[in-house]
Parts: sequence; structure tokens; C-alpha cells
Amino acid sequence: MADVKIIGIPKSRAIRNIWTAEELGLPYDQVKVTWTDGGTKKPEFLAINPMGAVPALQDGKTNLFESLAINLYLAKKYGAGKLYPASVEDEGRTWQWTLWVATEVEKHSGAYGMHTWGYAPEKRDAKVAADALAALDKPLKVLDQHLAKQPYLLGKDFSIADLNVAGVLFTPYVNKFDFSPWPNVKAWVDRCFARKAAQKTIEIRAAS
Ligand SMILES: N[C@@H](CCC(=O)N[C@@H](CS)C(=O)NCC(=O)O)C(=O)O
Repeated sequence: MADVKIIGIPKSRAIRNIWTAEELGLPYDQVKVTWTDGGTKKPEFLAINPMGAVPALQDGKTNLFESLAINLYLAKKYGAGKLYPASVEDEGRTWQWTLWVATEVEKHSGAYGMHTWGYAPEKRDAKVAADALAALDKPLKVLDQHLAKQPYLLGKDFSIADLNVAGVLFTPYVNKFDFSPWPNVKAWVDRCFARKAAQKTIEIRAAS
């Protein structure tokens, strides 16, 4: 049994944490808790994440929830100076991009995905999907302009900042979302998901 337990099925936001553990080469156990069978509402799970949603993390005696915060924690604890940036300035940029993707992108990419491939066809609303796509244009243009200058969010190297932003785009990516209106974003997601750890993570999700 590994010290690190990633709690949540791979077809959930837990996939972001699985990708981080794979990047770090960190031994971890997957605990396949899901909401469809009431697992996220059981007292033992609520003791770890009182929000009753996956993912959650147990690392020895430390419990955490919020997928992107879990990633920052894992990267800093197990990948400082590598996956997690060495300088305080790059750390600030990492927090910036992480909070940006959570607040400016995820609600739109999530709504687009649910109403395009997530929900059963009869529950999908094409107008909600179209509005979400329109709302994604501004943040993806900002990302595109940034990536015109450099291959990764912090510069020349892949970091947890890239993983957190690309992690939010994981489901769109595997569902073949068309990134081509933002060509630098397209080239960057292709670079991020071509990584060995990302490919392994895609396989873990597909096999689940
Ligand atoms: N902001 C949270 C969102 C967690 C979340 O909504 N997880 C979904 C699965 S991806 C869930 O457990 N939904 C079931 C529910 O909320 O009852 C995070 O990033 O960890």
C-alpha cells in the first residue's frame, strides 16, 4: 500500500491528480470512490471531503480536497524545483494560472462538455453549449497570446502550471474538442498530452 491515495474514479477530476502522480513517478493507490453509488456521501468519505465530491487525497495523515490544490501540494512536496517551480515568482505565476483556469475557464469548458458529450443526448441543450463556447473565447485567446511567446506557461519547461490548466482541459482534449481557433493553445495541449505520463493517464482513464 502506498502512502498516497488518490480517491475518485479516473473518469472524474481525480484524473488530474493521477496525471500529477504519473509525472512525479510517485507510488499511489487509486481508491475508486464515485457519486453514482452514493460513495461520496458516505461518512468515511465526508470525513475526508465534507463537500462530498471527488477527488480527495490522503497522504499519510494529511487529507486534502480540491483537485488543483491537491496537484499544487503533490508537486511542491514531491517535485520541488522540477514539476513545481523553484522561484517565488514562478510560484506566483503557477497560482495565477491555476486560479485563472478554475475561475475563468472551468465553468465554461464544463458546461460545453456536459451539453456536448457529457449528458445523455436528450438532456443536452445546444444553446447552453453554444454560449459556453462563446464564453471560452476570451480566456482561450488570453492563453493563446501568452503561448505565442513561449512553449509552456512558465517558459521553456513543462510545470504544474501547465498540468493544472491542461488538466482542466483533459475531458475536452480526449473528446476531441477543436482547439484550432487558438493555434498556440492547440500546439501546447498537443505538447502536454504527448508526454509519456499524460499518455499513460489517458490510458488509465480509457481503461476505467
Ligand atoms: N472543485 C472541485 C470539484 C469536484 C467535483 O465537482 N467533482 C465531481 C466529479 S468530477 C463530483 O464528485 N460530483 C458529484 C457530486 O458533486 O455529487 C475539484 O476540482 O475537486
